[in-house]
Amino acid sequence: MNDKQAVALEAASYVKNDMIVGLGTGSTANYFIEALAARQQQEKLRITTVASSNISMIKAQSAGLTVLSLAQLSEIDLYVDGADEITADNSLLKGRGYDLVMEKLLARAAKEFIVVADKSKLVSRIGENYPIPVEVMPFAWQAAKRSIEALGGSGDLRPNAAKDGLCITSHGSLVLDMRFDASIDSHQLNALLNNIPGVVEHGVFARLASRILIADQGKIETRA
Ligand code: ABF
Repeated sequence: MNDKQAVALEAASYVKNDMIVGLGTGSTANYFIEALAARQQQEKLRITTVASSNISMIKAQSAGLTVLSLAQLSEIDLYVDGADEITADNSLLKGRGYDLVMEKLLARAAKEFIVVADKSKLVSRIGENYPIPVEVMPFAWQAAKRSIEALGGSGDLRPNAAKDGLCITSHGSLVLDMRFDASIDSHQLNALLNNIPGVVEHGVFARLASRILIADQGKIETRA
């Protein structure tokens, strides 16, 4: 069993009967979906899920889980997802995929948000390994980019995977991948980006994780 599987399995042990569970997106979240489906089957649990992406929705349905739309729910019991970066104060960078709007909605709607990751995600500051994804309304990208540049950010629109066009999210937005000076911490960044007109959502998740499970060569550290 690899480290991502180990944390996913541990996170699945937090699920109780009758819970509504938010499903993340990515390789670690995929292991969680598998572990959850196995628990449901073995223990005959009643579990309802809500997915942060179409990919996770399809994976969950194929595994036998019941998936509702977030539009049907205002609160969920538990959300389990991976992260791209994790700092010592439990701030997260997410959204290297295309689903950060749903990911932040689920994180906010959840009574408990458990982050699952291996040690490779630990960083000293948000933005250390990756630019900050900022999802913007298509007609606002120039204005939003200029506002972010005025705050010291630099970057550009994210190309699509084939690099023959632009990344367009499942909500029809564009993504600016922006870098900031290391002196701006995640809480400042969160506040600054929350305030820019035309920004739909961004990848800084500050004060949202209730528990972080980090695996390192089979050992799991739990941060609360
Ligand atoms: C991105 O991929 C993040 O928002 C997500 O949580 C992250 C983790 O991916 P993985 O578990 O594959 O490293 O979508």
